[in-house]
Amino acid sequence: MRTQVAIIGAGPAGLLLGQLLHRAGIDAVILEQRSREYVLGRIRAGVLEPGTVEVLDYAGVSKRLHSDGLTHDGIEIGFEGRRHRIDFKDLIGSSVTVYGQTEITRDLMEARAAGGAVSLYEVHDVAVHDIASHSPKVSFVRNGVADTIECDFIAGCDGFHGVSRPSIPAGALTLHERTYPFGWLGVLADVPPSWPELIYANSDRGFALASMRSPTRVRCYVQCPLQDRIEEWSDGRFWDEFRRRIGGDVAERMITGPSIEKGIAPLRSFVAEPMQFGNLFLAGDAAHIVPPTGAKGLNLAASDVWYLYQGLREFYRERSRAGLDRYSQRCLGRVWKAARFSWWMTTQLHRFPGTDAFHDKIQAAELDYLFSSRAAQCSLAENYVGLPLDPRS
Ligand code: FAS
Ligand code: PHB
Repeated sequence: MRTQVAIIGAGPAGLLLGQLLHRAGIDAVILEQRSREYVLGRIRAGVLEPGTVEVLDYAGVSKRLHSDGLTHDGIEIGFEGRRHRIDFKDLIGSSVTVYGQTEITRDLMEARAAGGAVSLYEVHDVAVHDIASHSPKVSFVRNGVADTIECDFIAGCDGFHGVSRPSIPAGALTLHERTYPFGWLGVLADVPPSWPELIYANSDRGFALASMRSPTRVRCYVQCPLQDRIEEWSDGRFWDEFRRRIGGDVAERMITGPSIEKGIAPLRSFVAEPMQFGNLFLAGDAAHIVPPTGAKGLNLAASDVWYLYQGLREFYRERSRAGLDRYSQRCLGRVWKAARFSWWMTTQLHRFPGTDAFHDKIQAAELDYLFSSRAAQCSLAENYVGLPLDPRS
């Protein structure tokens, strides 16, 4: 089998790259280890930056996003029994869109099927070969039959546990990592949200996040010890704890219901440098992981893919590798700023086990400064809404 670009992974990064390339007339094959249903069953991100929406507009897959997505002009941050609104519209004249990653994946899968592009699901033993050559290959097994794709480029969109990043010679990569001493327990429930915008709460019992997917579906999280198992968290225990952390009028009026999805995710900050080796390019979680507190993971995957698409389009139209050669440097500038912001949101809004009074005083002073400074709120707003994809500077 031969194609121009072999894409490993049918998450948001792989599917979005496939869609952009297809619209540019560049042939790509997507290889995915799981089934379509499994990929769609994963509940993950919920907040889109305007830059990500623009890329989805350009990709021609944003019709449902514009009809069903919710525009949010701000968020609230709870601390010491009070909630403070960060008004993006007033501060920086911008907003974010609440639209689940699952729906983006569905929109992209439908567009790819409608376009007749090749996606191979439930493939196994995927391996990349000759990535430093001009004729890299991807071998795999599907339905018990071994096969190989010859291509010009390989896009490693296979997430943190994929095969792409480990295929780069260890000496060529520098890995940066921070792990956090807690996880997020997330619940999806078909009840109406009792909050108009997202609430990030730093309570004395720990962090909680009140989010949503639609006017009839909530997505809620509580910080939990890493060693907790999902079996220890009944729906009743979750909602009691969530109420105690969110507090105030929301706790009093909120409606709860049975979870339709419940899981615990660890938090980490991770960046692999560079994000390319020869003709293998890493995009999205294959290259970096940010704690979800900043709502950046999915949005970084979109900006990586936008830069890679531009480099590939330039190559096939102008036979220039300029964009491809600076792909990693262009991505990492934005990745590190998002990693910093996600680390800052995580350190300011969570209760860390084993810290001393000084740590707690500094955290309180940081939040007190945020709530009393328009400049500090503008900084949070421009990072949360997302830094420009194509900075003019
Ligand atoms: P993905 O991991 O989504 O997709 C990679 C794909 O590659 C998967 O479908 C996988 O099956 C496939 N794959 C892996 N190895 C393969 C192989 N060897 N061969 C073929 N296919 C292979 N981000 C937020 O912004 N907000 C959140 O609340 C949030 N919550 C999250 C919760 C969890 C549990 C996780 C894991 C992540 C969360 N994220 C969140 C981050 C998440 O949204 C990612 O940023 C986003 O999925 C990145 O997309 P991809 O890079 O496409 O990676
Ligand atoms: C979500 O809705 O899943 C969500 C929203 C914002 C975050 C993290 C998760 O920061």
